[in-house]
Amino acid sequence: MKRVLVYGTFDILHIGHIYFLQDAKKLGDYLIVGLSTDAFNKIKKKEAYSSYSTRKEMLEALRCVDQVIPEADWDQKPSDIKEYNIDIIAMGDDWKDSEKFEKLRELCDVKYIDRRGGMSTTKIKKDLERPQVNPL
Ligand code: C2G
Repeated sequence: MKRVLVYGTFDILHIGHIYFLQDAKKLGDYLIVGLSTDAFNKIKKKEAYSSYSTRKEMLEALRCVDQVIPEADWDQKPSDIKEYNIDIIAMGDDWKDSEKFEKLRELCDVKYIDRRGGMSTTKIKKDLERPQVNPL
């Protein structure tokens, strides 16, 4: 049983997140999401629209997600890999070659997934701020 771990805020869940999570699940058999807590989002300088508990509930409703754990700081990844017996960490390719993930290669495989769908939470927020935008 190959176990995959991903990390993120997953705020205002959209098709880009869904494609990413589906592609991450295809890398193995069991997908764990390390979901950024509200406090960690402050450290990441991200203001999530939805609370941790709401974002967790939405992810847990997805067929491709098997488990959600809290991501409370940048440095918990090595212990997560050991505690959850992780084979692969996967991130979107906006993180490609990031030292935050490349340094984990001694503990597990690290894969970067092409971002698909051209969607982002930032884009959604910007589009909603502009008047008379017809959502696609
Ligand atoms: N993602 C994607 N395609 C999108 C949007 C996001 O593939 N259209 C991926 C990102 O690359 C990331 C994951 O989905 O791997 C979650 O994205 P964010 O919620 O933006 O997470 P981020 O702020 O990058 O936090 O320790 C790692 C951090 O917690 C990652």
